[in-house]
Amino acid sequence: MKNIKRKSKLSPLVAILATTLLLGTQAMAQDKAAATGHKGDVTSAEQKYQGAPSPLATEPMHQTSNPKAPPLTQAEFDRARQIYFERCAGCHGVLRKGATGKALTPDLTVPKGTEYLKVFIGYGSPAGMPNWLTSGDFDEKTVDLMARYIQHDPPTPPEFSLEDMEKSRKEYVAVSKRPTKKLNNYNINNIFSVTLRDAGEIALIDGDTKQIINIVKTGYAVHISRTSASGRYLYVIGRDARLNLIDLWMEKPDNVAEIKVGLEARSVETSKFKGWEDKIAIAGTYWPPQFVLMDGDTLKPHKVVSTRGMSVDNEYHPEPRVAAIVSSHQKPEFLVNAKETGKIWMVDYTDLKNLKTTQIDAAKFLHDGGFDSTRRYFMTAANASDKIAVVDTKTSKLAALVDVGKIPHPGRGANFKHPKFGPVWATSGLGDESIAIIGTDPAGHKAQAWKVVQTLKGQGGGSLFIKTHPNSTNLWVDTTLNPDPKISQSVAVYDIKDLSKAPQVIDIAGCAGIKDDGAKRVVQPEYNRKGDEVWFSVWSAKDKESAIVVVDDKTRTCKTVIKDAKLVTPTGKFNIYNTQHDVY
Ligand code: DHE
Repeated sequence: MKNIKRKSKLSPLVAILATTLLLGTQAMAQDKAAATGHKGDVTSAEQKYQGAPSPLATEPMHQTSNPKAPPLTQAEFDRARQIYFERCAGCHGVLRKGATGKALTPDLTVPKGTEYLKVFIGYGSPAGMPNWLTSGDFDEKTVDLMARYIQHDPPTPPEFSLEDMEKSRKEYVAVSKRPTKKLNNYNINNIFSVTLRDAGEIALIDGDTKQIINIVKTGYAVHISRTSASGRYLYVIGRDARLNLIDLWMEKPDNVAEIKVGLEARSVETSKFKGWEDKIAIAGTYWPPQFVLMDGDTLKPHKVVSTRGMSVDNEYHPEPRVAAIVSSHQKPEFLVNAKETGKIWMVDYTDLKNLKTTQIDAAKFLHDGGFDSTRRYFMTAANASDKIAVVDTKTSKLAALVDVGKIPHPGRGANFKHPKFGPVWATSGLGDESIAIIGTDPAGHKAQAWKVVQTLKGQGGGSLFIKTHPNSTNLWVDTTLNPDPKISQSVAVYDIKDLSKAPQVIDIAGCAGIKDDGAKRVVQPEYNRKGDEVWFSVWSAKDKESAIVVVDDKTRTCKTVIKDAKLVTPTGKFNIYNTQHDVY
């Protein structure tokens, strides 16, 4: 309320609306706190998560202005467009058709008018829109600029064709010049590929000695690593859609090929079905909304498939972003999540000229996921629907949609044997503290299959990843985006043998002994090959010290802290063997 009085130069009517919105936002936060039993604005966690700058900010775009919208100069348009892609596109979509945030197309924004839109932008809304003015992120001029900008037609970023991809492709080491056997003494199974998010690099770390093997240049704001079926090749994708292929057989593992598959991306995977090991790679893009199938060893692109089309609600969506992709162990197929349409594509890669795809109606908006322990069922988060979709990769059918807590976010999830209910898979989430444990054994535990058999109480919302290992009886849950630093810097660990026991909370950032102030968010548990160590990233700002903390799984004590000036913003970690075999 104070902020409104101090900062607002709005008309009385608009000020009333702003006050109503602000009170609504506060009420919602209180509702959430009451519902979840903790004080915390988890919506802001999700906003922080979704709102990473898009690489599209610097792309040239086709612009048409809307005569019904208030005027914008070219300079204003350019500035607003950059702000939009840095701050807004993650939630509202590239074409402003809406995703986590509302649709902002001119048919909706022009009738509302500039003053009304300024209030929403400035003060936020109970539905989760950030308060850009009162938070101090935008000044009044920027709020006015953005209110006018969103009344114009959304500019369209360029398409990216197979030819564009092929032009960008580099083979640093031709297949004929690559090693014919492993030329190093590393235990490849226990190498970790560590995302150095803001450096545009990955660190290859020897899991046995904890030494850095190599720092490899990759794409901008690099996102995930995936391993080929043989374990030899590592695929790394950046948000700028640059895909790097690293050969782990080289004396010093390094890039052997590279391609740009679009303008913005998050996912990559490789063929794992028997007889197809290492043969085909697939990468999905946020923009353009499509996926591409390539040769696994050269990255030569062969087939681009658009995901534009009808949603599960039978509405056309022009930009269904490609989220998680997994590789079926049952058939020569990839499973591709089309986020905004809520459809899971099964893509048969045996005949790229006569491509066969099956689209499974799941729910909106599909994000991340992994297999159950038998690797038959794909369990994936439809995070805006608060559901886990289960696909039977053997019958190519939806097995279930399971209601879970708010905004599930499993990473690849965690598989273990529940003392009472047998094989289960678990997810934590961004929106509340619940950890849902879902039965995954329709043959042995039919009554529990695809049902939440138990809900654990976590430290709070803002959780991104959960993990266990077949050789462990611990279940680790991070709370990276929780607004309380004590919670975001620690992890909860549950005893799978007795899930009625409260979890032990371990101060991972404390173990890292980082003197710098700042966020020090603890993110993504990842096991080593043997399953007796869990690795956590302590993720600080780019100019601050970060670390990787290795915890002894049995004693739950910090064992080793890996620090190096080169470990800039470590986030995801991918153990080669566990990633190769979908062990999680
Ligand atoms: Fe991720 C996986 C998208 C922000 C770390 N992230 C994924 C996947 C998708 C995705 C679609 C699944 C890929 C797959 O399995 O094929 N991530 C997005 C976003 O759209 C989002 C919300 C915002 C953005 O602009 O990128 C986003 N992600 C983040 C982060 O801020 C994180 C925490 C830090 C970082 O490195 O950027 C982050 N995402 C990760 C990690 C995985 C991931 C570590 C893989 C987890 C695994 O165990 O497989």
